[in-house]
Amino acid sequence: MTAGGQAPSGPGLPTAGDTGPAGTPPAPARAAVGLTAGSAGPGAGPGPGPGAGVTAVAPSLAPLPRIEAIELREIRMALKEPFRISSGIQSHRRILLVRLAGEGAEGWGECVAGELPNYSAESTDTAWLAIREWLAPRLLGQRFAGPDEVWPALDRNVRGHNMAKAALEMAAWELAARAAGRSLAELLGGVSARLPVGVSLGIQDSPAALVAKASAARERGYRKIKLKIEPGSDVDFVRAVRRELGPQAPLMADANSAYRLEDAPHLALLDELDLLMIEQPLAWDDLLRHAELQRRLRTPVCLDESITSPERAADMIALGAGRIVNVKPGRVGGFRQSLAIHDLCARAGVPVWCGGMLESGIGRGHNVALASLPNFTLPGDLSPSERYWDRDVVEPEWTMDGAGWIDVPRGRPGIGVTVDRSRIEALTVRRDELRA
Ligand code: NPG
Repeated sequence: MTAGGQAPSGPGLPTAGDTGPAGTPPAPARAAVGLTAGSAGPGAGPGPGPGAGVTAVAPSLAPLPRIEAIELREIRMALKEPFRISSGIQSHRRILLVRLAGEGAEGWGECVAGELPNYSAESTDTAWLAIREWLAPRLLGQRFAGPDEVWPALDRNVRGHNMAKAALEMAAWELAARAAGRSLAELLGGVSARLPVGVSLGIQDSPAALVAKASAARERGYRKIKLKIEPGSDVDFVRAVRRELGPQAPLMADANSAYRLEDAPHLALLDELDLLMIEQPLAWDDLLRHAELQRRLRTPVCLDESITSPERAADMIALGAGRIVNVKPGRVGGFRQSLAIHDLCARAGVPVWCGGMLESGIGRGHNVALASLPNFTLPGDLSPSERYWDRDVVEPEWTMDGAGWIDVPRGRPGIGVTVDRSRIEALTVRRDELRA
């Protein structure tokens, strides 16, 4: 695996396709989506020049039923254990679900915005407002030739609100897949039958406590272990885990924007710990300082928060601001934008992986489908339901085997699991329905 032309310094990792079941992967269901001007071919140069546009040219893959109703629900789910990152702690999730219905079919979407705007500018409440007031009315009563037409309809003259847009856009893809009796993974052009899973471990009170969590994660079979860090809980914590788990353990760190460029000498201490990558060390909307930091680090920088569109991913590559991209479909506005990022990174030789936002089983299903695309070559934050919830909202729940693999349900329509309506009803704290 290469990242921006340079192998990450960490140990080798399984890739999504390397030990999957034999057989020729099915042909992707869509044409490539990518940059128009100045795009680099595989392995060519540092990437597109400034100003390169990104045009999605995916054909209409499966017609969308006329959208007759859009249901919004907020559900509250308690996490099994609190999750602490540099920007805050979460002990429960306020999850906004959307359900699109039309012509006897339905499609589900999940908004990944958090209760507070401390990861991005969006929150559960802003997304509720944006969907109800501005976005859902653009879809109601409409008949789209394919789900790839939904993003432009949502994005026109509405700045930002990517997570709100994504909830609807991804529900539209799920609706199209279910209406066609096809799996979402297949519709997106996914090829893998199963995926390697990584775990994300929150900040702990001591290196010893983090070592205990990391050891348990390795025992459970996880194929990548991400350690959340912040100033004061970083190099010593990661070093303790590296010592305990040994030189081959696939470790990475995630700072969620907790550092400044002035911290470069300190962050460079991580270089000796052979991490697969350090994720989003600097500000949530920064590229230039990340480029300078990357020049000073041997450890590959992976960007998460900073990549909000295909254009930002192209900028990252052009600037050398990172060598790996964490694709979260909610952060970038949904599947059409994710496919564009996937494709342009593939052309530039930049690996991607699928991040997680503590989703319920519905959002997890969307992520699993996306992560089955060929350039998702690093394990995603795709932990099974049991890690987060006493009971999930889908049937069957998402499971991971003892070797750290999760199956992609390719033979079943949509996300491939059944949405548990009665469970959702029991968890609902507010509900609204818009009709055409
Ligand atoms: O397993 O879904 C998961 C969580 C993965 O660490 C994870 N997510 O910064 O990537 C992140 C982090 C996060 C979760 C950020 C929730 C914001 C909200």
